[in-house]
Amino acid sequence: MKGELGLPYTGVATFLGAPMGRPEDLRQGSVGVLGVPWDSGVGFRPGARAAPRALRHASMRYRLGQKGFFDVEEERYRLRDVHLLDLGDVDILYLDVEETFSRVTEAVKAIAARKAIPLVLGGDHSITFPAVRGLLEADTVSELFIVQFDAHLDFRHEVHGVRLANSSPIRRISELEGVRGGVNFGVRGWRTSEDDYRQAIARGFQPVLAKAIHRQDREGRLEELLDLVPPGIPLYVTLDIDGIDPSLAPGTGSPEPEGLTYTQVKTLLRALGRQNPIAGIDLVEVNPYFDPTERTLLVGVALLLEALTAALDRI
Ligand SMILES: [Mn+2]
Repeated sequence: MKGELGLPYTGVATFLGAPMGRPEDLRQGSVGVLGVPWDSGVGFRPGARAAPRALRHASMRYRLGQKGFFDVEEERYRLRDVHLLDLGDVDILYLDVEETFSRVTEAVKAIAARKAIPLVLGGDHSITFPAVRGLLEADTVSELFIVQFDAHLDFRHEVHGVRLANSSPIRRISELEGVRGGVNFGVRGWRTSEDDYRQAIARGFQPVLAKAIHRQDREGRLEELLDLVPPGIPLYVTLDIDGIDPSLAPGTGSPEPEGLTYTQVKTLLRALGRQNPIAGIDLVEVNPYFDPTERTLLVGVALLLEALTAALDRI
């Protein structure tokens, strides 16, 4: 039959080859994929607006069928019988951040209101704030804890009066009612602000240095870092691709050396999934223009599969 082989480069690209749908088609435990092609929050190198479409294209290599994926490490299937729909992109109104972010909030709220998991494809990191706001406004969870994988704190209060840039999303999230703090895995680099660092700690958003993760990993004690996450509370997981080392994921606006390995993030995600429900997921700061090899896209999609298996398989 036509299309039976499921070749990665044939057909119209959707996320993991999933059917397109509307929020009304979601049900409890479904996954609703939403693109947010927005990068007006970037203060350095723009281009993340191209990521949702590029990620969909790359994800066709990992088409999700009914039987899921064979996990050769565990000799079992993952993501079996997952109901995943691609809801398309939020309609961006460029130059209008307030209106665009309202639309992101409404779109995420519509997914969460069906008790489905929003999986958001950014976009720069500024879009995490309206996404988390939508999850909370849906009223299906009363509280959230934020798990961030990121080289940067993203805890800047303002930049010359601007409060919604990609340096501020976690600070804005910290001001939302229902948010019970967070943890940020992978902090490093020359540009960390002391004030942001102290404010993040003071407000319950614990930075975990990349250096500490590498040390815990060498000692085989990576999962002990989950002591920083209160068990049982629903999580919002935000994957900034720059948390990963730029040798593996160079396609990003603000790369920092000494980053995390894929295996470190995978190990932490799976341990999180065993300990806490995952209510929402995003992947941000992928910039396809800086990586002609496309490996950033493939790594990004694989990370989202890890996050999905953490959320849905919980093993
Ligand atoms: Mn970030």
